[in-house]
Amino acid sequence: EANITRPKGYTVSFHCNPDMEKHHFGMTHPMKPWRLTLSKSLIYSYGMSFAMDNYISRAATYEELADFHSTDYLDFLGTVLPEPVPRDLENQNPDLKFNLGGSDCPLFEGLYDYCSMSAGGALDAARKICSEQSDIAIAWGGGLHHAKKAEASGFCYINDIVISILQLLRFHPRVLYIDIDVHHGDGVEEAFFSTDRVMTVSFHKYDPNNFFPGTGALDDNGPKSEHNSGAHHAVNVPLQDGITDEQYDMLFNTIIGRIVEKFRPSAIALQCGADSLAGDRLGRFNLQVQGHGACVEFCKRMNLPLILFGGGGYTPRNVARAWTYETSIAIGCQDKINPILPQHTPWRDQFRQDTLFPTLEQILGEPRLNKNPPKRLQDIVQHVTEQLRFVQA
Ligand code: VJV
Ligand code: CA
Ligand code: ZN
Repeated sequence: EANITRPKGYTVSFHCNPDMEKHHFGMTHPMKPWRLTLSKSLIYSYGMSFAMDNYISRAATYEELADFHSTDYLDFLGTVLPEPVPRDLENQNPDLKFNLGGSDCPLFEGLYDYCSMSAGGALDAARKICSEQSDIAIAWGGGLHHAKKAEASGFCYINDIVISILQLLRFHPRVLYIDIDVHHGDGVEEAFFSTDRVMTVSFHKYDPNNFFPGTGALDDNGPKSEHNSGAHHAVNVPLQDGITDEQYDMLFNTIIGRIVEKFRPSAIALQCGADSLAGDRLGRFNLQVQGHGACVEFCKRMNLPLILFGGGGYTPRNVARAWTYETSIAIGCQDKINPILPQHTPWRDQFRQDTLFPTLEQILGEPRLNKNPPKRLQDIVQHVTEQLRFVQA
């Protein structure tokens, strides 16, 4: 592809580790690290690497992981071996240590390396932002928002986002965390529950009994005590199946616009989970590549240091579409790239499933029935607006 040039006046950095992508959660497990390889090959095929600073990230050290995680948990994570759990027992085993070894968070070969590489990329991104060598830092291998201090959860073992935000807080007074993965960003919310230096905002499908992890109701907004500085600093936007680009972007722009005005963050961390796209194997929304990418565009327009993390995304060719489009937004070349996928994308076969001439921004999957009435969306905006009255920069 021709003509992709470095952006004028700012720097984009791209952080990845090809060794991370070789790991397997198991044949039929929905989380497929090779979606990162697919995404990168599309990004490179468009020639975008010439417009960014490209870094092969190192693995995070034990000490860096211990910034957030308990040493008990890390020690166990570093020594467990992939012992096959009998198929019929795996879901009813009541005492999985640290929630490790079940079907959501299986033990696999090289697990500790995989986790420390994901965190290493996210941490390198934060360090480049702190040293002002980068204005938009991209870490598609990060975004594992469910991991807790001493527990694995929902395909996540190490919370690279928390570790990365802790690094930002060494230089930045206030960080805004935004999460557009279809699941609630519970691990990040919990980690910063008691501080007013991080505001967390998650948009997600909410159905406490039928959709993971079941938390993130509209009125779960931080500690209930007014004496706790974290009060009102968790924003939750619970949504139902089938939400469209137009509805999502209205909510995103209104809510994030007001939060930036009130909270005045000095940096933004955006988790770009691609399971909120239409046609996702686990997701339920109707977002298209444009609607998902519009969130990245909106954050970029805030003109603040920005980290883009990956996250969920279980239909690999659509994950690659979204993260490629969002990389182009970071660079500012989204209007210059050819929507017909490059002929020489090594993985072009993956996209043959769609049409003979697959494109970057085509309609993804059968639309789901939209269960988000306009009235409910207005109520959400109103609740968040009232919540923000209690927030001071
Ligand atoms: O819903 C759950 C938990 C259960 C127990 C485990 N069974 C398999 C499913 C129900 C209650 N877990 C969710 C976790 C979603 C994690 C999302 C992660 C992210 O995108 O937010 C960030 C990276 C869930 N939904 C679907 C599955 N688990 C699932 C797991 C499998 C599977 C099929 C579906 C694990 C193994 C295999 N198939 C072979
Ligand atoms: Ca979310
Ligand atoms: Zn998810």
